[in-house]
Amino acid sequence: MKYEFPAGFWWGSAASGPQTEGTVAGDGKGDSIWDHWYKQNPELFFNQVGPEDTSYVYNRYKEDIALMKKTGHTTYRTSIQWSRLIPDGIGAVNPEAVAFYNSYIDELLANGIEPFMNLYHFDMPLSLQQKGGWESKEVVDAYADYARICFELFGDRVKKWFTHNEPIVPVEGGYLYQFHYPSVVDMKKAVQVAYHETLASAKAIKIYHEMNLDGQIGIILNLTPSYPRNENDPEDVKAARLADAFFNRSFLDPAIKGTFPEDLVSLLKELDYLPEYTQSELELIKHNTIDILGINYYQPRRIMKKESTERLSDKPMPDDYFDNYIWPERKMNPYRGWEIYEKGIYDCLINVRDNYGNLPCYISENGMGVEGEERFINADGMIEDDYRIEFVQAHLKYVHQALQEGCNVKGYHMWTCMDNWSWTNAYKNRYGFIAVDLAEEGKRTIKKSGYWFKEVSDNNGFD
Ligand code: BGP
Repeated sequence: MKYEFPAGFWWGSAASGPQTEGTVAGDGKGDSIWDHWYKQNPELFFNQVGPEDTSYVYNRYKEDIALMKKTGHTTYRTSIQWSRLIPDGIGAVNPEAVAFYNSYIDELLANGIEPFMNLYHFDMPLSLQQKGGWESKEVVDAYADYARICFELFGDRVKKWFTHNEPIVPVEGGYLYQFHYPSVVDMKKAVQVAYHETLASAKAIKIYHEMNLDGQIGIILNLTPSYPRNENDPEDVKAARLADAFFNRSFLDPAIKGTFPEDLVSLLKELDYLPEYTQSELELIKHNTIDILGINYYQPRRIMKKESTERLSDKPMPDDYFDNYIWPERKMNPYRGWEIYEKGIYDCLINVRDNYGNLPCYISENGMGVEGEERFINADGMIEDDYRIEFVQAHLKYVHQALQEGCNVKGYHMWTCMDNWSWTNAYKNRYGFIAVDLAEEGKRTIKKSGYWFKEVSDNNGFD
């Protein structure tokens, strides 16, 4: 076989609790910020579809796990919903949630599918957001308690844990660019939030390691390789390096090295944006780094020195230090406005190999969102998503090349298993191996890519 992967390479997909479970007002669940935001401002959500209309996994997980098996999954990455397990974020544990997650995990294991479990996927319990969310140290401690409870309840069977999914996104969305709740523009708060997410992660890692469970813990980061417009222009290179500091190294460095990037820290200091911190917190972060890294890769950043005079805020923002550059050779996803640059996944892996001790890592998300995918349904009712097969295969070729060159990558999770609800985009961009027909009570139909993936997984590679 031309592209053979190492024995034991994990094949699967990724999703999250809030995007799949549904039953947001049932079985004892508390509101998360998404449930609240939707109730307050449904018009912000595509087609006014909210988190109740996720793919109903809460009631259909057995059927779904059977479909995962049919599509070659040996692993499935999802998350526990904090507001389901502990409705107020702190205090009483919801017994119905414990029963649900126990059964879900057991069903995955009984079908030979390894659960990769994440603790936080953008879904702050509302009552904790009312205490300041990630702006507050009290919430950091509440998160550490929540993490401990998850490890105690499920740590005997879940062997791969992650503290956060894409922690930069709540910073960008909630505090810079207004696509997450609380939707403010405040860079000083953004920095505090980012710092607290890292602190919370380190606390959870410490607890996990002290429990001596037989497993590993890490973080999932959306890495966006930052390419300068002109590699020979020092100002473009500087701008790209700074974008990398803001959006990648801000979390990669503390997660793996236990320290924050010096260039970022000195800039934040100059701006008087440093967060409130203590020396003992910095020590805690230093000594509680991750065992494994999840890499979400969709598209790179292309950066040039700041030329525009446009300002998003009267106070300094990351965008004041660079401009986005439209690379003339870029290839776009024709069904959704994102660049497709397959080599970026390789560059992420090489970066971890060369600059981050070649820590074991997983591709924890990579995928192709398509608007209006129904147009590809064939006469048998199956979506012929050849574009997705091409997309995944092209990225896997680069993962394979990285493996040949010594990268420590151990698995691939496509985003996503079944078409799912995605924040304010709701069901606009379909990503799944399995179609979900909302008009037909969430009827599931495997797409062509799902059958293709089964072969790849069974053969542990492709020609
Ligand atoms: C990632 C998130 C996922 C999912 C995906 C697709 O950044 O981790 O939760 O939302 O992006 O996003 P979208 O639906 O906006 O295309």
